[in-house]
Amino acid sequence: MQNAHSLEHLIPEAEAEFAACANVNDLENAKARYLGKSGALTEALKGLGKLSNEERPAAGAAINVVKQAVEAALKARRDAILMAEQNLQLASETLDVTLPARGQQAGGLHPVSLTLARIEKLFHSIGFDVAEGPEIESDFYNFTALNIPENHPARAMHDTFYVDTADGKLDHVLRTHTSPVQVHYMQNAMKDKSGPPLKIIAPGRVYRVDSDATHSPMFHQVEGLWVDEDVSFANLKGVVQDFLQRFFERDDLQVRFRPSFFPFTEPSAEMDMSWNGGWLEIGGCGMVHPEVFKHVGIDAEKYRGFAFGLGVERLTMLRYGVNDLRHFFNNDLRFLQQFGR
Ligand code: 2U9
Repeated sequence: MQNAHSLEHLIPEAEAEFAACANVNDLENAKARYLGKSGALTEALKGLGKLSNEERPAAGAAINVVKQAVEAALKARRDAILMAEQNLQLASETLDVTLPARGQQAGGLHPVSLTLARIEKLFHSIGFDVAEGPEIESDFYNFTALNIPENHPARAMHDTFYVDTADGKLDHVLRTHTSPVQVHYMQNAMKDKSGPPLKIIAPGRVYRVDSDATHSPMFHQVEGLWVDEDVSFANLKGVVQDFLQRFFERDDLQVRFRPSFFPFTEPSAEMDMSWNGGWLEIGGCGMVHPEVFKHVGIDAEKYRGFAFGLGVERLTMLRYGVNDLRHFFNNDLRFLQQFGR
């Protein structure tokens, strides 16, 4: 075995090696070379057994002096590394509490909400109540009650969002129009004998499988319904023209009705309004189909009604001069902050 004094050189060696370690992982590896299972000091201690009883105490004491010095150097380096790491972390997590606050931002209504409020105010002023209903509807309320046949393309999966229910039957949908609101309203009016006459608008979100520059899978409609013994297509024309003139604040605004087809109205028409010297399609309308009255228990011989539908995003784009439907759904404050209140 080597002389215990010859181990003293290990102290400056270990100190230098520990100092070169940048992290505790490197330090553990360096420690193993001195104090590990086959480290230099461990081997020296193992060698004590070969010494005579006279030599052993002094040799053991000398090895222990070196061992304690190496252990002290190790602890000092480990503490220094941990301290440096902690300082680094504290510095990176510093909060500058002297920074100015972000300030208060006044909120505002979405332009589509502004339009809905305006629509409701204008229709209310001529006697229409606002009716609302669920956005998930049964197949009956969204299609069947509206005289939309079983094989109609609107029922196809690629046009309508079907909703999974616990029983696995695909008989519920995200409503594709607000017409089911009027179906519920008419049923309830028959049940509690509060009408007809009834006179409502049904504004709200509707859903269709469609997404591009001019179509969003969710959009807003407002539909109107007036049922009484003597309402006519002439009343429909007057109500729609009055509404559009007041909505756009244009007394000279013209409305044009082109014959069309919808399963739930007969006769049916598409509505255009005059705009910048031309015509713009703005919605659809018609006289409520007798089959629809039959589904809600209204006597189609005694009563008639007119109905119409308008796209709320479309009205908003025209009123404010918005050129891309997608602005409404991007949540970009630079766009949204341009609309007051
Ligand atoms: C009942 C009976 C009839 C509502 C109607 C339209 C024609 C129509 C479109 C306008 C733009 C939908 O948002 S849009 O794409 N709507 O063309 N809507 S008649 O008829 C009804 C409603 C309810 C009980």
